[in-house]
Amino acid sequence: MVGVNEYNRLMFMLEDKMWTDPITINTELGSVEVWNIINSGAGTHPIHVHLVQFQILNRQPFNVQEYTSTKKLKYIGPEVLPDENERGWKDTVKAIPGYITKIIARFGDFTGIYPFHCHILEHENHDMMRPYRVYRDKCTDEDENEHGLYILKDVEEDADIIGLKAYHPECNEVTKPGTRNPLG
Ligand SMILES: [Cu+2]
Repeated sequence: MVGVNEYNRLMFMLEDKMWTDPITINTELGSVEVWNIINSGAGTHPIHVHLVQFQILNRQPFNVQEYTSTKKLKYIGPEVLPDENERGWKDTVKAIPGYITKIIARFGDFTGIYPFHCHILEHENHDMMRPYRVYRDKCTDEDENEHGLYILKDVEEDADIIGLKAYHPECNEVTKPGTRNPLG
């Protein structure tokens, strides 16, 4: 998604959100998910997902103008299989403009919070990077074995413990998961 910042400069985003916005992608440990990367912009972005290796299912072109104005997806061509040199396990995928790039991954082996981002430095820093969360159980705080990156939002000033708040859509509440010193 292409947005603008407070100086009216172009800014590339994921999920239409800033890095520090609440987490909206929650997945359960061990689950298999297909992520649809919808590129409605004009350039290719190499999207890197931390924690997992994934495979590319396919890419399919869609009507960008209609999607941009109505958020409705209308495919305008058949699914295209990935090139032969990108059919192995990947940690980064080219999201081609005008295409939905579908990737599939099994989310493990750790719970925690991990980033996914464009790997172009100028994009990932402003602000094409988002956190996602892997839960042991989405609606409990049983995450004492987390190895994830911690988001420095809502930081508690409490000794060397850094906590964070995550939004659980399924539980319809904001909870504070287990805390752990990410530097310790
Ligand atoms: Cu990019």
